[in-house]
Amino acid sequence: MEIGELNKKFGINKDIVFVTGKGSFPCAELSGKHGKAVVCLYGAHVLSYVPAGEKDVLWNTSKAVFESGKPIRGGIPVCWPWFGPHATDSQKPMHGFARLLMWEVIDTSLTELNERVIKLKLTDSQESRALWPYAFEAVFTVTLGKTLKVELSVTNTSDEVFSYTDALHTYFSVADVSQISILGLKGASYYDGTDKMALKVQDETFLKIEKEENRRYLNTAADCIIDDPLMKRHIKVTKENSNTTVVWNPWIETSKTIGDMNDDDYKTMVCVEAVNAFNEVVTVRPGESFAMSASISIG
Ligand code: TA6
Repeated sequence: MEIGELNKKFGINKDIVFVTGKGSFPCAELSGKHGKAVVCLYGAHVLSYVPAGEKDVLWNTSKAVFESGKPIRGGIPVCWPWFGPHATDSQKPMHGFARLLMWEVIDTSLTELNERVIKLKLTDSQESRALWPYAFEAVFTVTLGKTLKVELSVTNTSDEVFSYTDALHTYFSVADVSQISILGLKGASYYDGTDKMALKVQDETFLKIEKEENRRYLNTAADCIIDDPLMKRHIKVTKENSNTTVVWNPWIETSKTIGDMNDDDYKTMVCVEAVNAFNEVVTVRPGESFAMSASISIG
């Protein structure tokens, strides 16, 4: 759908406006007294979340690529129907195909609580079935209110059971990653992606990032808080129906191997991701749905 048509059908005053973004991808700008969020229809990718009077909570890089078939670095990539590399076929795209396809707008609204809501839909196509053989309807809902809530809901529209893993792979913007602390994961066990997936337990209350980290925490639905003393803010991440949390920072050497990141980009970002993966695979029967969500707020 053209931008003009999107605005005619789904635009609401100055509250929800469609614009042409980078790479000519259509984007929805949600604005109001609570702040502003930008959602790219390619990948149902939230690019920006600026709470009123704040700096962007989401991290982006000048090196991000906005091209069909390539994932966008930064913001909130939606990883689905698998997280990480495909389990049996390394030719299939990393983190699934949801972030590589154009989603369709199905609804926009303003709520009594002054929230701005947009719903995007992705259904199976020849392209998706070549990678994953099921019929599905995925709906991604972004609600901008006192928090930014993002929800991925998947309905199984095929006639057989399917399983998937997923992630809301959120990149948070921080002043200096070596100065932040992440709270909420004390006592949780995790696979250490930087140490051959060794199973470890986090003893510390405050997780400090002082080297490459790729921690896949299991059996945790806990809220996480990113304490950023230099930005003088706390970012709180709460989640529903997600029992895995991933914390990722590529640090110096791995950053250099990532084409769409500047060498020093690792200093200003950290991913704290709401995930279902590893021992938390989602299974959905025909006609049934499963939804997971993350809510982000500032304190
Ligand atoms: O969530 C962490 C992770 O799975 C890392 O292993 C790292 O590769 C990252 O995601 C980014 O993946 P991407 O495919 O977006 O480069």
